[in-house]
Formats: sequence, C-alpha cells, structure tokens
Amino acid sequence: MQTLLHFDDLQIAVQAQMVQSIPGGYHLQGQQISLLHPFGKTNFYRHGFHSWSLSAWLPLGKRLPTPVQREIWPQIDHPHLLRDYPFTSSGLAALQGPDGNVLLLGALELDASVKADSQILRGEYTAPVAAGARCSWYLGYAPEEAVFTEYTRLLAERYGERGQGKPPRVWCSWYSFFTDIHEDRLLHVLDGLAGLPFDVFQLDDGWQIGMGDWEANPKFPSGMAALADKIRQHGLTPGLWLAPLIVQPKSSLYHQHPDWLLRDAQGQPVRAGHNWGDDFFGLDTTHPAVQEWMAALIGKVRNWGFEYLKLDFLYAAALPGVRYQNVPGEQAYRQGLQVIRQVAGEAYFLACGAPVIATLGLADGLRVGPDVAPFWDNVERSQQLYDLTGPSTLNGIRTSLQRLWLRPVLQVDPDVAFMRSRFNLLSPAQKQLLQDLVQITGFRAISDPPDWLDQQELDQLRAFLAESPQVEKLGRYLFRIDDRQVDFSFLEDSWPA
Ligand code: 9PG
Repeated sequence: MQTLLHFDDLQIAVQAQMVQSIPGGYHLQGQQISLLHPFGKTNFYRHGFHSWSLSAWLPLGKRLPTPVQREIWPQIDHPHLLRDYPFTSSGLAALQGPDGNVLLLGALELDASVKADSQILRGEYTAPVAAGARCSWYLGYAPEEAVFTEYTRLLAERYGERGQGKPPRVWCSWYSFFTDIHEDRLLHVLDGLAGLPFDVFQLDDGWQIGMGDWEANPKFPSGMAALADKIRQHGLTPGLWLAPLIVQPKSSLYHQHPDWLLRDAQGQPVRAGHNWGDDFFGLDTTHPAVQEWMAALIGKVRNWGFEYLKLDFLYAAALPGVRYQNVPGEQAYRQGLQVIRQVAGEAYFLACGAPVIATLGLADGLRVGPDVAPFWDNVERSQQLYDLTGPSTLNGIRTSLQRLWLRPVLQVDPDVAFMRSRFNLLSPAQKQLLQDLVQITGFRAISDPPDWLDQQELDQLRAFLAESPQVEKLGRYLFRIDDRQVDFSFLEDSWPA
C-alpha cells in the first residue's frame, strides 16, 4: 500500500505492507519498503556489513569507486552491498534533512539492506522471507542523536543488551608483534606490564597451528593452559584470539569435514577472503556437527583458562550460500553465535570482523572499525584500490566514529591506541586523535610492549589507563573530552582523490 507519512512539516510517500504510528516515528512492515524523499543529493549515512566495513556519512553526489580487489570483497563488505557501492547499507541507513533532522530507516530483523539515491530510500530484506516471518522496520525523523537512540533502543528490546559494565583494559599482542609471537616473548611483556593498570592480557593471531586447527603451535611449547596460568599469576585475565568460523584449505578440518563448509549454488566452497597466504572459507553454522564442534572448541579454550575471547573473521559464516538449514546468512550466523555464547558462559566475548546487527545481544564487545596501524593512511589500498578497510589509523577512526550509536547495546571497540613513538609513523597529533577516540568509547586497548616506551610514554600510558575523562558529544564530528574540544571534521573530506 502507498501512504503519506507526516513528520511535522515533512511529508513522505511510502510503499509498505503495513504502517503504524509509534512514539518517535513509524513502525513499517514489508519485505521491501520504498520511500520517496525530498532531500535530493543530501548526506547519506552508510553502515557497512561487518566490523571493518565502511560506515560514514557521505554526500549522495560523491562518486566513490567500488573497491578493486574482488578476491577479498567479503573481508571488505557484503558482496551485495559492494555491487551498488557506496550508497548501500547494512541493516539501516539515514539521510540528512535540510532542517538538520535525520531520516533513519532501520531494520528490526536480520538480513536487511537499505539503499538510496537522490529521490528514493529503499529497504529490503535480501533473503526470501519465509511465510509468516516478520519484516519490521523503524522509520524516524528527528535530531541525529534522538533518531539513532530510538533505533538502538528498539534493537536492544529485540536482541538484548550486554556489556553494561566498565570495558576491560586490554593488552593485545597484534599491533606490535603481529603473528611473530612466542611464549618467551609474551612472558617478557607480561613481566614488563607489572604495575600498569591492565585487566586483560590477550594473545592474538600466531599461537595456533592454523584456521581450523586450534591447537598451540611449536612456538608455545608449554601449551596454552600453562600460559593462561602464568597470565593469571600476574593478576590479569587471560585473553585469546581465535577465528572459529573460518578454515584454511591446509587445515585438517577442511580435509576431514568438507561437508561442513558453506557452499555456493554450484557446490563450491564460498571464499570468505584471502589471508595467511591462501584463500579461506566459512563454516556452515546451521550444521549440527559444526555446532557441536564449535561448542567443543570454545569449551576447550575456556578449560585452558581463557576468559576473554576475541573471535575474529566471524562474517564468513553470514555470507550468502547454501546451507544445511535453509536460512539466510545473518540468521545462520546468529545460530552459531548462540552456541558460542552459551558455551562461553561468563567469559568476555569480543566479536571482530563480525556482522554488526546479527551480533547484538550475544557479544559483550564489538570491533566497530577496520584495524588501526602505526601510520595514518594505507595509500595503496585507499587511493589506488578504493578500499577504505585496510589497516590504517585514518580508516579505523573514520568508521569507528560513526558506530558510536551502538554503545547502549554493547561495548564498542575502536581498536588499540598507540603510546609509542618507536616503530610509529603517526605524528603526535594523529596519535592524540586515536587516543581521544579510544577515550570516547571507553574501550581501552594497547599493543605497545612496555620495552618500546620511554619514561614519558610509560607515564602517559599509566594515566591513560587509570583516568576516565568526561566525554560529551557536541556534534557528528565534535566532542568535548574534559575541557578540550576534539574535532574529527577532517573526515568529511577524507575520500580517495
Ligand atoms: C589477526 C588480525 C587481528 C586484528 C583483526 C584482524 O586481510 N584482511 O583483510 C584482514 C583484515 C583484518 C585483519 C587481518 C586481515 O585483522 O581485526 O585485530 O586480530 O585479524 O590476523
């Protein structure tokens, strides 16, 4: 049906199955929703599919080319969204009105996307919806903060809230050693952290045999339980990185259980990306044997003594494909996540590379941007391949800053801040911007080994971890931190030339 919706002076024609007025906006139903908007080439809020995917306000007139490297599309964004890039969005999208208000269309179920041009805003549940399934949407027009807050409230109502406590202060091995970690090196860092107010010591990628083979490799001769024990003896919570939903072709899982992989209509495994020198693939999380295997894996890691789990590359299980149960990608992924959440119990679960909406209510924290790096821009990837998800501080800040609205539903992780000047190409001002973003989110993670810091940097780190400044949001790009204003408006003009 076609109806006219009213928001004070604004009238919007909408095509939907059902329209109902609710406080603060409208509740719509329909597999497809079309809105005729009068805003022309206004600013569009794009929300990427998973943690690393571009989320930003972009003018509808801005032609941002599609990322070039197709082999890694899934690790950039949802392949369907990349086809009409960039004015496509996962779950929700928003348009800037001329009076300063924002029109937000947000899905309340999974597997939805929204796209826009200068006349139409169109929401769609991408997978065919089963008979009787709900296709609900929220539509609001109000000041930006209010309209996002209302949508978040509805998401929290539907999926539940987690991560209401104080976010942990984490030391993470990735942004200093990458995969070059080994037992002695980490024990040395652990000793060096004495007296610094961290909560978690988290091993990242590099401890395992491979994706699918989640056992300690020869660089960890004492085994994972012994290391977890050492971490606890130092007064810290043991944390571990895993990518439980992806497998490498060289893994034993890949050879032993080919039927556990997510496959395409031709029966080929769905490529989830390229990393560690090879393609990697996603698991079919609707398969009962996969669910059993995931439960056993998380149980094993908990038994080793790890109580902070950074689970990465999770989007792989939410890609389009043919599954044991015929459910769309995000719902299939969520089934798997429910198993993980149950076995994880009281452990802190940080989701990374994770479909955003489908993770709500199950993870305690969520990475909300691409990886940061000790340099500002990843020029080859951003300027030449038009990929704004490569590791760089600019890319990290850009997307994380436009995902802060998620904070009421879970803790938002903008990735680590750098204190070090050693092995770091960031200018003091760039380092400060990243530290400020981290303080805005309250999720403080650091990767600098204390050995790499001079005395002044160590003092800065101690203060950074010990003090929680007063933060106030003054605008889309403007914040007050204690008595300083921090301005991120350079992001409005941070697109590839
Ligand atoms: C470990 C890292 C760290 C990091 C995660 C994730 O090829 N890629 O596109 C790609 C994207 C992200 C990425 C690695 C590779 O980083 O975000 O914190 O845990 O994995 O491998």
